[in-house]
Amino acid sequence: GHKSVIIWFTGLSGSGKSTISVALEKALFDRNMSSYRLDGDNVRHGLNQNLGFSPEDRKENIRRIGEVGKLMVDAGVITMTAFISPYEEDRTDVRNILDDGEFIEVYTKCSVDECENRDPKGLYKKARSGEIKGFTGINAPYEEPTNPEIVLDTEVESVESSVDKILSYLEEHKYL
Ligand code: GGZ
Repeated sequence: GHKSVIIWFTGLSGSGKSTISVALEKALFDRNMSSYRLDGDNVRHGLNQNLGFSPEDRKENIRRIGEVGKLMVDAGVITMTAFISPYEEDRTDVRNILDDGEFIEVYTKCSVDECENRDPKGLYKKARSGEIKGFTGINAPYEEPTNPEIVLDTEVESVESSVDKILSYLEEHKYL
């Protein structure tokens, strides 16, 4: 058995949230754990399709994801979320609607420079040229987590080692 929990990834666009959460999902699946991943593809295109990237909309985006995540935890699922979630207050609000130990904040730490070098979708380029306004890290803020359970230095750490780090945390704290 396992304790259900939200593993909440936060970090810049291109910092590795999706990549690492996909790899973690596979590792949990291989251990026969019931897990699910919430990301832009299945949330922003559906439930949150009326929301954009203003501070207010980001706040509401994160609030709804937190509420959905809470339902999933109640249903016994290990839930991973991969959203920038740039505001400390919004992440704290999610933490506070969950019981103690049900929220694990994972910061995919990566400099803007490195994310911009990676630029897998060409969005930083568009932000620099002014085609995208209010892009996180360029002309919209990202507030670093002050007390995350896990920090992954994705400029240095491989995806495999990041996944191992999370799995070790989960084992040490008796989630798995
Ligand atoms: C940041 C944006 C923006 C702006 C579109 N700022 O690399 P991606 O493409 O796949 O990840 C980014 C994603 C961010 O959505 P989130 O729901 O995670 O954001 S938040 O938690 O702040 O609500 C990026 C794309 O959407 N994108 N415009 N202006 N990222």
